[in-house]
Amino acid sequence: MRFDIITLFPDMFAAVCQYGVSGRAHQRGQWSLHTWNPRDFTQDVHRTVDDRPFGGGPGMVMMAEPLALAIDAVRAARQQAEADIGALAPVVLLSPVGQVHRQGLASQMAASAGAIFVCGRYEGVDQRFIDTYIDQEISLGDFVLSGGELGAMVLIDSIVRLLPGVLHDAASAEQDSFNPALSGLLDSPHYTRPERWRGIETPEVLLSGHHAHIAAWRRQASLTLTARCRPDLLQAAQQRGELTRADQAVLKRIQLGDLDDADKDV
Ligand code: 9D3
Repeated sequence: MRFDIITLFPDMFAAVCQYGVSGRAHQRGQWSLHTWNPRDFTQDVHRTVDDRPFGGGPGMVMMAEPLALAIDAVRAARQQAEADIGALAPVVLLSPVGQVHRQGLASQMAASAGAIFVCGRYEGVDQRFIDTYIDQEISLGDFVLSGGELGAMVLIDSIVRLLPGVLHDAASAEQDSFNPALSGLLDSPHYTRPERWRGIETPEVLLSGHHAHIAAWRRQASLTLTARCRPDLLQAAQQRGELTRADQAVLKRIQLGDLDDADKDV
């Protein structure tokens, strides 16, 4: 998998290339990253990449031409790979007006050959560049960042950890919250040694070695946690018809107040 990043701050990407799960996978060659600085595609002595907005207003706008030349250079560099696959990598702008990123998009992209991410800075990017070059706009959510780099890194992290052989334990990815295999429910709570910490016990069933009981407890804990913290996810799972009769029975007990955090018996 290959990512090309158009960014004024290429050094920021050390965060995903050098640390943790994504860093190890990068080291092993399971994915690669190439950065392209719009400043290197300017023509003037000042290497100008931004200018004042037409019509007035605060801040500066990223100029179209350096971004366009950078994308053209990426296409030339990717040409052989794209000809081999017979598909062009999508050009994605990280932007507060984009579709909000989700697990489903991460898994779709994990099954692809990669993407070209454009990271904006300042107040935004000249709309004519967006209309001409951008296939897709993606946001991290309804809050304001100062640029697209963190967004690109969040996408890369969420995609790379899904690549075959990246996680130590393939079961880890399967257990993730938001994984369709878990009906999009939140993951159950986790415990490790010591069994008793500052007087607080680990739920007994987890120490029992009884795998069926443990699985049932975890499912029930997932349902309880999701009902309390993300009722929207629970409703979506219900609407997709992904809850079993046992799940329905647990939900009924939650509604009746028969089950709460202190009562996680199976
Ligand atoms: C005052 C109008 N602002 C739009 C909400 C202008 C503006 C703010 C922040 C334009 C660009 C930015 C920079 N943000 C990103 O590049 C960005 C972002 C974000 O701000 N929120 C959530 N996801 C993302 S992904 C990229």
